[in-house]
Amino acid sequence: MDSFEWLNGYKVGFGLHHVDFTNPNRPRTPKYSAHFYYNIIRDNGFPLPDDEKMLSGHFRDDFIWSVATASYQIEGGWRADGKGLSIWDKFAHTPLRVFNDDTGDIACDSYNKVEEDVAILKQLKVTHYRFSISWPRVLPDGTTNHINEAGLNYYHKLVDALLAANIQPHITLYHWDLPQALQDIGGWENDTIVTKFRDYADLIFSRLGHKVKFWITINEPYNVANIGHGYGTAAPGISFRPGTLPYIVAHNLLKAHAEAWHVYNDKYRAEQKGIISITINSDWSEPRNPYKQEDYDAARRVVEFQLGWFAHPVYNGDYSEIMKTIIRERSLAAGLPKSRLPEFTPEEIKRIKGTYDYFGFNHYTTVLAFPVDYKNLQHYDADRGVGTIADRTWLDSGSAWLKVSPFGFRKILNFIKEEYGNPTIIITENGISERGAVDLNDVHRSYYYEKYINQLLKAYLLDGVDIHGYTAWTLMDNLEWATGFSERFGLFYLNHSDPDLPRVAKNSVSLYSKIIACNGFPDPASGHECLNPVTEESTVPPITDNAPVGFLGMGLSAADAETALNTTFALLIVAVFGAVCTSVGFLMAKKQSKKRQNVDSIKLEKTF
Ligand code: GBH
Repeated sequence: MDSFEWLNGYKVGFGLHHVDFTNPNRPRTPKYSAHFYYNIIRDNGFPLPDDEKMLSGHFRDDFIWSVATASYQIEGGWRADGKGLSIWDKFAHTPLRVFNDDTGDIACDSYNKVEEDVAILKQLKVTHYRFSISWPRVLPDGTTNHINEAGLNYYHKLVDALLAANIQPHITLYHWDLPQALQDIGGWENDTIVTKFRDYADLIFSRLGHKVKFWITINEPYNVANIGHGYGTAAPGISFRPGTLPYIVAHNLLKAHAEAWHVYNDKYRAEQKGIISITINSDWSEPRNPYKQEDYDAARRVVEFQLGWFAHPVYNGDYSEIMKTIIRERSLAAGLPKSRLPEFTPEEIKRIKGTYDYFGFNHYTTVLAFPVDYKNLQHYDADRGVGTIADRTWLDSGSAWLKVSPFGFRKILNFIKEEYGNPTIIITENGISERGAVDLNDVHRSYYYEKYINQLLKAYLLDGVDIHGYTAWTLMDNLEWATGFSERFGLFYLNHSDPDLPRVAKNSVSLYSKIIACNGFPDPASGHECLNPVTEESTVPPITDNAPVGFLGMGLSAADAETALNTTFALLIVAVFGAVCTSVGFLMAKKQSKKRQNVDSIKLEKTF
C-alpha cells in the first residue's frame, strides 16, 4: 500500500492500494494494479484465455485449399507476344512511384515458367490455385476488337497444366492491371468501362469456361477505388479529387462486377456449372478504448466503409444507410449541392443485389479505432472520421499496416455471417510478409497461418459460419505493388540473384501442406495419419520428441518452436509492461481534470 516514501513523504505512492492519508482511519482502496496482480497470483502466471487456445477439428470434406497470386505481381513478360500495356506497367515505369523503382517487367517470370509454378503448387498439395488474368495480355487495347491469341494461350497452357496435376483453377478477371488504353479514356471513372469489362469477361468465359469452375470478377474494389484513385499510391495514381473520384470509381466497379456476373449467369452457368463472385477485402476493427461508445462507433464505421462499401450493395442492396447519411450530410455541410456518393437507381440496386455465388473475402489484420473530426475536409478518411492504431502487443510483419491479430479474423467472419445473410464464404487471401535479410526459417509465417486458420476453424465449427475454402497469399515472393520486392509474402522465396529465378521453399511450406493434408487440426491424440511424419517426396521435418505438442506442433522443429517461444516470452514482457503502463495511465487519468483530458486526447490524435 502507499506509505511513507522517504524524502518524498506521502507524495509518491508505490502501493497496490491507495491510502487516504487525510483520513484518520487511513482507508485502503485497491488500485487497478491490485486487481491485476490478484489475477496473476490466482492464475499462477498467464494462462492462455480460452478463446486463444487451439481448437481441434477439421473443415468440410470438399474444402478448397488454395494459394493465390496476381498477374502483374508474378508474370513478367510485360511486352511479350503482343501484350498491351497496363496501368501498372506505366505506374511502375514512372520514377518514384514504386519502392526502389522496382517493376513487374520480369517479376517471377511466371509467363515463362508454367512448369516451375505447377511443381511448387504440387509440393504444397493445394486443391486449387487462384491466379489472375492480365486483361491487356489478352485484349491489348482493352476491347474485343483485337484478341491476342498468344497471350490467351499462356492461360490455356497454365490451366491445362493445373488440371493435369488435379489442381482446380480459380481465376480472377481483374486484379488491378487495367489496360492503359482504357485508362487513356478515363479508366474506371468512365462508365463505358462497364460494358468493356462485361465483354472481356464474356470472352474469357467463352474461351476458358469449359475448363474453369471458379471465378472472381474483381479483386478488392476498395483498393482500386481508394488507393488507386484517392490516395494515389497504387495505379493509376490519381489523388487530386479524393472527395469524389473513389466513390465514382467504386460505383462503376460494382456495376461492372454485376454485369460480368449476369453474363455468366445468363449465358454460361447452365453449361459450365461454375461459381462466380467478387472478392472484397477488409480489416476488422475494435474500439481503441473499450469503455467508450464513440470508439465502438468509430470501429463500426471502419468496417462499414471498407467491407460494407461493396458488400452492402452486392449482398443487401444499395450502399448502407451509414455511408449514405454521413457522406450526404458532410457534402451538404460543405456547401455542395448534393452528396458526393453517387446514387443507384432502383433498377441498378436490383441488378447488383444478389450477384454472388459465394462471399470472396481477403483478410489480413485488425485495427483499433477512435473518432477523429476532420472538420470540413472532403475525402474518404474524413467521411469515415476515424483514426486507427494497432495494439502494441500484436506481432509485427514486414508491412507497416499488417499486425498479427488472429482473433479479428473470427470476429469479422461472424460479422459477415450476421450482416450479409450467412453467405457461403471462400477466403481468397490471407497471409503475412517479412522484409530485410532472407531467412527461410519463417517461423512468423507458420505462426500466422496456424493461428489464423485455427480461428477460421472456430468460426466454422463453433459459430456456424459457412466456410468453404481458404487461400493463402501468396505462392512465392513477388512484386508487392508500391513497395516493390522489399516486402515478401511468399511461401516460396524467389532468388533474384540467380537468372533462373528458382523458387525455394520456406519452412512454412511444410506447415501449410500439413494443415492441408489434415484438412485442419486433428486432435494429436486421435493418431490421424496426416500427423505421421511424411517420408516420400516431402520436406516436412518430423515432429521431434522435445517439440512442444500443440504449440506450432505441426511440422516445426524444436529449435523453431523455441524461437517462437522466445517471441512469446518477449510478448509476455511487453504485455506486462503494457498493463503496468495502463495502470499508471489509469491512475494519472483519474487525477486529471476533464479539460486536461481533452487536451491529451487531441494531442494523441495528432500524433497518429
Ligand atoms: C492484397 O491487398 C492484394 O490483393 C494482394 O495483391 C497483395 O499482394 C496482398 O494483399 C498483400 O498486400 O500502405 O498504409 O496505405 C491487401 C489489402 C490494402 C493492404 C491496402 C495494403 C495499404 C495500406 N491492402 N494496404 S498503406
